[in-house]
Amino acid sequence: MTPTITAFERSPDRGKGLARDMRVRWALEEVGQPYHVRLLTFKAMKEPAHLALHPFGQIPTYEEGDLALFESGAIVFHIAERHAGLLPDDANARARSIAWMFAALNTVEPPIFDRALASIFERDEPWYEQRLRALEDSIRQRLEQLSGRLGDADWLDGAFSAGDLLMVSVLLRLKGSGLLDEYPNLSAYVARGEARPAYKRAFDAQLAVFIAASTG
Ligand SMILES: N[C@@H](CCC(=O)N[C@@H](CS)C(=O)NCC(=O)O)C(=O)O
Repeated sequence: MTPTITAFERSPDRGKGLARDMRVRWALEEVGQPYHVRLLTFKAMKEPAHLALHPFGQIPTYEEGDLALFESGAIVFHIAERHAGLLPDDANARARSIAWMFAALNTVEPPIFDRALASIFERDEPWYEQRLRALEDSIRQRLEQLSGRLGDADWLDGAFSAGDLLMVSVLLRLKGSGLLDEYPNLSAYVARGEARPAYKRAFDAQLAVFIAASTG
């Protein structure tokens, strides 16, 4: 059965691949699973039909037969469990990949996302510069640690896995901030993720939605 995911009809990031349907698209592309996309306006995301799928009225969601899921991490995990290619067969290596998935979403993403939000909503506050510095210090601490762990390896734990897919997705939000450039091995790691054919297909599909919304 072909799953259906939801995405922004008009993404606030203007097609830069940062909306969280991107990581789900990428996972589906990695495992070769075709999918449908239902596009939503911000208004539709808060209406009962969508709230029945997603309690917080957000994207992405994932529907497949009787199953409806929300939370990008849970969706990527579901895809990785159902298809070969995103989690290792060895039980211990699999557990470690799952740990990296959680690390990406719980440990690395929060300060990065807070910085992105602050730069939009708090820019005019008198304490903005101070807040930005504090957030960037937190991000640098995580990047330093991650950079140390990655070393000169291509991926975080052996072959590319769902852990890398989520970690690269999270780090991509730092592009253009200069922060990632301070850690050349992390910049190269993100570039390796972006160079994957599955990533490119997912990115192009998400960008096509934004272009269609802007020209239609
Ligand atoms: N933790 C959730 C976050 C979902 C989320 O923040 N989605 C954003 C798009 S990237 C959204 O729907 N924003 C609109 C809103 O919250 O109203 C996940 O990973 O799926």
